[in-house]
Amino acid sequence: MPDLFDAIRSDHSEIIAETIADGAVILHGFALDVAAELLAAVDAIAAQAPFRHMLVPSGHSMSVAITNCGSAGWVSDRKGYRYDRIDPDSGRPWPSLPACFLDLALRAADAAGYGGFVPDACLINCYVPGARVSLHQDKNERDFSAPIVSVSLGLPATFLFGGLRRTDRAARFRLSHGDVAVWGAASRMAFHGIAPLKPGAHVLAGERRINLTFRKAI
Ligand code: MD3
Ligand code: FE
Repeated sequence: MPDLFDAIRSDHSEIIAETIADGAVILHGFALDVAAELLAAVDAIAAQAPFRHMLVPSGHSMSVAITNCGSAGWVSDRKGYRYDRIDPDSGRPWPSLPACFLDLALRAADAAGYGGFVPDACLINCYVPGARVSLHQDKNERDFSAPIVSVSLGLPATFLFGGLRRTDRAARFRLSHGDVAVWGAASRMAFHGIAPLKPGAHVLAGERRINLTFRKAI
């Protein structure tokens, strides 16, 4: 049984915080009141650093399109995965973290019990119907004691949450527009992924799911 408790949003409305595993909390609807502002900021970032399908070491390209903001961005190519201060497509630094991104990430981390979390990188994933991310661990960050904060916008997705071994059976959770999840402690190194996105159109985001993941990367 998930452990349910209440958290209080800045406007004092109650939001449900669902603990799905040790250190993993979904704050349902936590970003709803700033979602339009976040999506406008994503568009401004993508105008500077366009979404692109990165290659992975096998030579395949990812079905999810990505960009980044912050002092470093996650990049992938034939050589592997890493964080880089420079966008390889433009040769310029990534756009900086918008104030509305930083404010939301800090408030969500605080609400989940990670006061003092200061991200330096935000990976932005863009899914269209059919796009997916297979089970993986996030281990390119320097400091695994910091949590990762993720924000779901647009079309809903089925989140796959496994264990510390790739072969551990994955549980499924729905991540909807406005949900914010915080992944720390024992959940930080859990295998996780996203099932192929189902077709649909969201009133604010269109035929897409946008996911922001805030990290302490470098
Ligand atoms: C659990 N993104 O960017 S967000 C990723 O929805 C990534 O686009 C997915 O996995 C997405 O790496 C899932 C939820 C998430 C993000 C990072 C985690 C869950 C996590 C790191 C550790 C454990
Ligand atoms: Fe991940």
